[in-house]
Amino acid sequence: MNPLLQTLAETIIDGKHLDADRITMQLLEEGLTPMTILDEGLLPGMGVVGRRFRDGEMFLPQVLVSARAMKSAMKHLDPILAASNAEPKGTILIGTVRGDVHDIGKNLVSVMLQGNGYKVIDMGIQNPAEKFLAMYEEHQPDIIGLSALLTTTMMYMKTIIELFKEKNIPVPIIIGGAPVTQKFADEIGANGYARNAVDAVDLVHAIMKR
Ligand code: B1M
Repeated sequence: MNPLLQTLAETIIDGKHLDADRITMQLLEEGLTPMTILDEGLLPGMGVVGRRFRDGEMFLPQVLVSARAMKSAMKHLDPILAASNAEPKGTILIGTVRGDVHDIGKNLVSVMLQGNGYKVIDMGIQNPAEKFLAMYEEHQPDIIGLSALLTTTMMYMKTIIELFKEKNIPVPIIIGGAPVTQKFADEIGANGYARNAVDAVDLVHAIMKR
């Protein structure tokens, strides 16, 4: 493994956004793929941040600087992951749900979908059910994707799904985010669950083929 990947993970843990930016560019110049940089550098770094935060060894301001470092690195990877010249295979409307500001994972799902030929309309964070409905009516996407990272906000996914059911809109709604499981997806009547961005692409492919 390229030793710089470990250094990159440490820049995320330490929240050194300038170093994260520089090392990511260097690794790309050395010919590493964006997926290798993500899987073997950035995500392990963010995993450590999550564990330390959970265990009270890191606090919110430090997590924020780690998130900023992650974004500095992702800005180099996003355009490569998203590059695709083909006609869109479908349109996906995606957003983080109301009360939740986590967007790093959702952004990753968006760029992976774009890289796999989908048009993605990204609604950003803190989206109420009514906004999903209004955006659905405006853009008529083939699939809607909901993201939530908190055990408190994941419950709101059910509210969104119920609103679409109430209005008899048969658009498939898929969900994801760290606390979400297939069991939860089944319980709230979602049309699919994906554990990570790669699985999200497979899930979208499968739904589009139906
Ligand atoms: Co917060 N946070 N956070 N946080 N944060 C978590 C989620 C937490 C698990 C940390 C912990 O305690 N270990 C914990 C939640 C506990 C719980 O609910 N069980 C937590 C908490 C408690 C909080 C606050 C409440 C803290 C506080 O204020 N006291 C607060 C809440 C704010 C709010 O939302 N209202 C908060 C705030 C923040 C920051 C703002 C500081 C920052 C977010 C910055 C940002 O996103 N712009 C932050 C961060 C960075 C994290 C951790 C450390 C990392 C999240 C991340 O980016 N992971 C996180 C701990 C952890 O998850 N390890 C934590 C990397 C990312 C690539 O993975 O987001 O899981 P992930 O996305 C994956 C999959 O989940 C999946 O694919 C993605 C790519 O593979 N996926 C989908 C995601 N969405 C999908 C949608 C799909 C399909 C797949 O289909 C549509």
